[in-house]
Formats: sequence, C-alpha cells, structure tokens
Amino acid sequence: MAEIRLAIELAGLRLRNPTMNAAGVLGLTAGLLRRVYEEGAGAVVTKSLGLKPRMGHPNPTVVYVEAGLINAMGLPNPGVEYFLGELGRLKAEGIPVIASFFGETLEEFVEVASRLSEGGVDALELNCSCPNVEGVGLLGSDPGAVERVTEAVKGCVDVPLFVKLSPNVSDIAQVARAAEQGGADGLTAVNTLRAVAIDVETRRPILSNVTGGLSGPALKPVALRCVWEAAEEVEIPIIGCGGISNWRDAVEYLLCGASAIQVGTAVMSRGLGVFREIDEGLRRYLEANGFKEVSEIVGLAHKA
Ligand code: RRO
Repeated sequence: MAEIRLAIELAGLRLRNPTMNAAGVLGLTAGLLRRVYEEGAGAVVTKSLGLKPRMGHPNPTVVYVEAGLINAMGLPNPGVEYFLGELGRLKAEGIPVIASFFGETLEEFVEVASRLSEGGVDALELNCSCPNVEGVGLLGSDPGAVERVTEAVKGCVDVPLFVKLSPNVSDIAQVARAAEQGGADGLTAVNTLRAVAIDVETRRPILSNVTGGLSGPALKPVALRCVWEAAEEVEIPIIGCGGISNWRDAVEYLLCGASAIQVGTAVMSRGLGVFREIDEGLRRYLEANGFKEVSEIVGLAHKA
C-alpha cells in the first residue's frame, strides 16, 4: 500500500499536516500552543495580538447556544512585546507559528506585523474581521480598505501573509479578491458570524457587548459557502475555518477548496484530541479513496 502523505505546502510553509487551531482558542502562551502541536496540529495560531495590552469586554463574554458558541471577548491580549518572549520558546522546538494580529490604524497593523515578522514567526494572519470591536470588524467589509492594509503590511514583512475574512459581508468574493490584489499569500475563511443571545428571565441580551460572533457547527454551512465563493474567485490558498469538529468536516472543507483547516470551538467542546482524530480520519479517507496526498482532494467539489 502506497504511503499516504498528510504533509502540505501552504504559501511556502511546509507543514506536517493541514490542521491548526483557530486564532483565539487557547490564547498565546508557549505552554498551551505547544500542547496544540503535541496533540497533532500541523501549525499553531495565536490569539490576535495588538500593539499594546488590551483588556477586552467585561463578562459575560461567552455563551453556548444550539450547535454553537457566541463570543464577544473584545480582542483581549497582552500586546505584541509579551508574545515575542513566548515565541522564542516555541521556535526553539521547531513549532510552526502563525501569529494573528490586528491594528486600530493602518500604521498599527504595519508596526505589529513588522515586529512579529522580525521576531521570527513563520507566517502572519491579518485579522480585519473581528465582529466585536468596531474599527477592526468594519475594515473587513470594505474591499478597498482590505486591499490597502494588506498591501501596506505585505510591503514590510518577509513571511507569508494570510488575511482572515469576515462572513458578515454581502459579497465575500469581492473581499477575497481585494486581499489577493493587495498581495496576500493566502486567506483564512472565515471569522465568526454576528449573533445575539437573549436571556428570558432577565429579558436582556446575555453578552455584555450585546452582539457576539457565532462559531461551531451552526456556522459550518455558512463558512463552507464562503470558502466555496472565495475559491471560485482567487488563486491563492485558503485555510478553511468554521464549525470543524471531526475529519469528515475537514474533508468537506478540502473538497470545497480549502488547502488547510482550523479548529476552534471543537477544541473547547471536544478537547485537544480532535487534532489527532482529524489527522487519522483524513489519512484513512485518502487511503480508502485511492489518494496519496492531501493536495489531490483540494477543490475537487468544484470540478465537473
Ligand atoms: O476577541 C474577540 O472578541 C474575537 C476576535 Br479578535 C475575532 O477575530 N473573532 C471573534 O469571534 N472574537
């Protein structure tokens, strides 16, 4: 039986398999990100980092709903300098690190990205799609702004740049194209879907921020549609994200046009074992269907 290869090449990154954690899951300490890698992920992704430490929104910031979770964390993070210390420990162990980052201005995006790139991250994920903080989320629904910030960041970093798209737009293909035109090396599709949860006893919204971002299985069909539309539009690779809980979900994303996948909510609901389960299920699927490597099934659902 031919050897099945889970290893992929993604915008110049060589990863041992196509799985990673979604940004925001398990934060950004070296200890927790190392656990993600030890449990079988091909790369690790940080919580979004900004220029300065930031508190985020007051509690409650998370609520479970049917088939999903709504969060309104509000971009809490200790700032880019803190993470550069943690990064050294991860790099010493050869763990591929993708740093998610944001800025409140174009200049801040550029500065944070430059520091991370110089600090030795393997790739960057530009977060212009946080649904819970006005400036940052709105940026992701303006194709012109996405192109400008992508171009500005790309001009001052020398690692692959992924742009994380928002599902909260009327035409995701247009935003995907803007990121590609700005020079993005890849896309992550998608961030969370704006949502509200109401408590019938208090008769009030549950989250302090009122609205939050929906993730988990409820998001999956919407996110798959976003990947489909982006894949029809751009040539650059796409990392699929949204409600992936098992190997079958991962295969759906690959067939839909994603070259790699991220797992978020399922890490919280099912634990870190989800990475090994996806790796093994994907290997069995490839073998049972006569494929030798992951890239052979990417985008197959688009072919007549
Ligand atoms: O921190 C958050 O509230 C948050 C972010 Br940065 C994001 O990109 N997506 C999300 O659902 N929550």
